[in-house]
Amino acid sequence: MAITGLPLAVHPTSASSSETLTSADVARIRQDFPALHQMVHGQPLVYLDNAATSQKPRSVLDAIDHYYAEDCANVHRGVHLLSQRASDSFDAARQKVQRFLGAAHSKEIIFTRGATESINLVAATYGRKNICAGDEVLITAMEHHSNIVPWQMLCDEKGATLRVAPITTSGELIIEEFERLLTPRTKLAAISHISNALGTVNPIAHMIEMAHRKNVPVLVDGAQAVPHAAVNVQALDCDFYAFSGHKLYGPTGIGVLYGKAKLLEAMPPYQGGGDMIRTVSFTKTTYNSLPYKFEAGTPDIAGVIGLGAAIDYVNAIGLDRIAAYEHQLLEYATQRVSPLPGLRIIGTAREKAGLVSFVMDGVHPHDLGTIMDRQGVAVRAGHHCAMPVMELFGLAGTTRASFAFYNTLEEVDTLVAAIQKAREVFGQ
Ligand code: C6P
Repeated sequence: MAITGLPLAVHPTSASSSETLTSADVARIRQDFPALHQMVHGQPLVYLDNAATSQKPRSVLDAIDHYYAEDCANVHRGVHLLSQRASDSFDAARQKVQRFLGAAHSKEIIFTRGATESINLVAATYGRKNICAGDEVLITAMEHHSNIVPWQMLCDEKGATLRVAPITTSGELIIEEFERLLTPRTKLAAISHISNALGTVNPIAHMIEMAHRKNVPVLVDGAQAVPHAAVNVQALDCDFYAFSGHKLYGPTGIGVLYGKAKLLEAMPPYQGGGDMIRTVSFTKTTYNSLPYKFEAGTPDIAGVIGLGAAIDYVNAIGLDRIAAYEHQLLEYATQRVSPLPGLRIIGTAREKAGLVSFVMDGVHPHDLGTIMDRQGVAVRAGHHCAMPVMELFGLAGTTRASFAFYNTLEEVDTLVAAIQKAREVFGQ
């Protein structure tokens, strides 16, 4: 029976009081994800590419379908019933995101196309306004391109400098170096919560505290974190937090930028157009209040509503249980994959999220990924949009298996069997 939209607590056989998910919970959860029940190349699909994007539960698909089938209208513009219904669902989704992130106000939640656009928004508005020649932006050596390139572009434009806090060979941030690089010239620190290439969980609360002690605001790239761990932006005291809906079991093309109201209020708009204005004349335009000031044009209404449904779904399971269960998957996968001959795990930080990046002697990651795909196992191969990480480890790329709460220990066994099969194929 599907748990769509219902807390596990109402299900008689659920393990709602326990701290993790039981195999019965997972079996039930899997029923909610249509895409998981298919054959690929004649094999049952084992989907282990969740860090790239996750599969969507039926409740998310239904919410999107419902909007288009019954409520399709523009938001905040129409006096008619459909527009009111669409606007209500849209506004409700913003409040769900607010609660999900523990933000103080729903006006601090800006809808964007994804984590990438959220970071670009901050670079193009906060960055352009506050960063000048001679200033510095501090990132870490494990960032995704989305949290490197916008800062590089900004620094090039302004004559500022991008500083990079180094990491160890196990993929952990050298925290003393991060602290040392926070100088009076640092105008912003932009740090990933969880590395997509290595799985490292950064001590962001500590990092934010360090940065704030030196009056440096912090943007957190939470693209890989929100699907796997409870986040509270007020407890963290981060200034900006960015994530994408599609990794959180929601639709593609929708994302979130959280920003502290006082910072967002002082920032100029990102794009001009409908909805972001209060008054327009040919001589002067005045801007709308938050969050609309940053949401020019018709938004991705179905995407926002779908994201709201995804948050409901994840909340019904509980992020603490999700985190605990995914940790079990990680430990089991690490224990099974590590001893395989000729195989090396890249990213062995003490605090890790549910992904295993690895290389096999003499086999290109793409070839490895392709052979695994023929056995039904979907993994990502390549640089994972983190080329500087690959360069640091002297690699062209890795093969990456990344887990979600609907994956099972048996699927980890299938992953291991697929790797072994690839070794045979390549004569390793
Ligand atoms: N990483 C991966 O396979 P977008 O594309 O905007 O939804 O997310 C960008 C992004 C930003 N930061 C981190 C840490 C990320 O992991 C990602 C997306 C995917 O690892 C696709 S490259």
